Amino acid sequence: MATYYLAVDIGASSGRHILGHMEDGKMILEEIYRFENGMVKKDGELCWEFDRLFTEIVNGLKKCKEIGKIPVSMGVDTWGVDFVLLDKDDKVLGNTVGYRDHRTEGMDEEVYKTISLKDLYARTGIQKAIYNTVYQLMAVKKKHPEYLEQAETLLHVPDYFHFLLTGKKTCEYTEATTGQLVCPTTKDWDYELIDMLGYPRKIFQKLIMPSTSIGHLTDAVKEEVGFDLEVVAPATHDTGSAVLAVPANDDDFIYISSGTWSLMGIERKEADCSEKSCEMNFTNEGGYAGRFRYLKNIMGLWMIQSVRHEFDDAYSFAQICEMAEEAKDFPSRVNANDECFLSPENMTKEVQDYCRRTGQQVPETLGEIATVIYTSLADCYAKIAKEIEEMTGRTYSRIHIVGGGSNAGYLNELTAKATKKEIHAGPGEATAIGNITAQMLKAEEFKTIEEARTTIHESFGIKVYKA
Ligand code: LRH
Repeated sequence: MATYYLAVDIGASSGRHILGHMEDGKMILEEIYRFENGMVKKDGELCWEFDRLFTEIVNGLKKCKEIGKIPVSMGVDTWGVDFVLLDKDDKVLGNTVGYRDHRTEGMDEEVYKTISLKDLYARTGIQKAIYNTVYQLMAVKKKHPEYLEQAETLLHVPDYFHFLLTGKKTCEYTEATTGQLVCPTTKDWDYELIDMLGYPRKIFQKLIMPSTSIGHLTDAVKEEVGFDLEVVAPATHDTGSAVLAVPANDDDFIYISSGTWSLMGIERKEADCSEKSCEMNFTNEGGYAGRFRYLKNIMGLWMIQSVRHEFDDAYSFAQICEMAEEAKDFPSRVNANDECFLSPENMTKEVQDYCRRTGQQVPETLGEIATVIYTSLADCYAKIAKEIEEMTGRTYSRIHIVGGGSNAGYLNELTAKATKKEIHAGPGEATAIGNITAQMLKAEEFKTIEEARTTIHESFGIKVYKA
């Protein structure tokens, strides 16, 4: 009987339970459960449904029991920056607001009354993004000071699910870094910064590194699912897990973790918190084994996901890719990183308005809109590749695209053309693979990250697009 490890990988649009095990030197994956995710409006705020998501996590565990494949360990990864505040009885304070909600508008200016953007960057190395935890906490402080007063604990989303599973409160390092309150040299909370901003120190739990054991299932969960296992923290930030699964061991490449967001960058040993890096808005997110993910956030396939939804989910992503290709000569472009695309009422209209505003031809059909988005994304990748080369003073010959978006063949072709670099696409399930890899490293199925990445390269098909 194989030794199974379970990744629960929850993205902004869906969650998956994926079992991984080793067989003849290869990693084998099996998706056993899938569920929907998305932000919903509650009291006028865009919120996550954590109760429902936790029920789904438990449902997926029951599925393991049903098919007779009981994992030895599991770990949860999700998107970054979002969190819950718990009171003294461990009840969630307020709505479970998500990062696309507008509550952070103007909160950057509030934070800068205490510390400038430049100093904030120099201390944390984290890019300015209006949804970072540092700004979200300021929104709570301004709009609901009573929540901060009553709060005993802050848990990021994966930490919260780990808490519901085990009863143990931990904060995992890679996820915590996305919040912009962690120091990249000490790799601990920047308590001085936390004090300056008037956030209560006591709510910040001790940070743990990926591959740390958190504990076993609570009696209640054990009873419900019918077995026990160990919960082991992966790099709980999904991008951290995805980057761990990039199938290469040299350093001649840039990666793009492509899902709802596109995260484009390189791995580094040290953080670059320089003024230049701040001006270019690169981030230094904490990665596995103390490495840094030096990257930029790009709006990514969120734009396509939203448009698809607005066309009543009538077409698959593959069909949309085909329609885009048919409309490939449509000339308009948008800045795929413009804040107007973060949380618009209607993405289709936002893309059309952008084209109108900038005096370009307005796309009408789904194919035209998709082609504007895909070509704009590819242009954005090309620009950022140049910026990375400028910041590191060297060139890179290929781009590894991992994550669900690596299946978008048309976008891969456009990216090869725009960047003039070879594209290596896959694996599509990089985040789950990285999650499982952290558990396997803990269990010593792999001795090193290099060994794990070689195995990942050999286990999953990678498609090459020539420049
Ligand atoms: C991608 C991601 C990204 C964050 C964003 C909020 O899922 O984790 O790295 O910046 O969500």
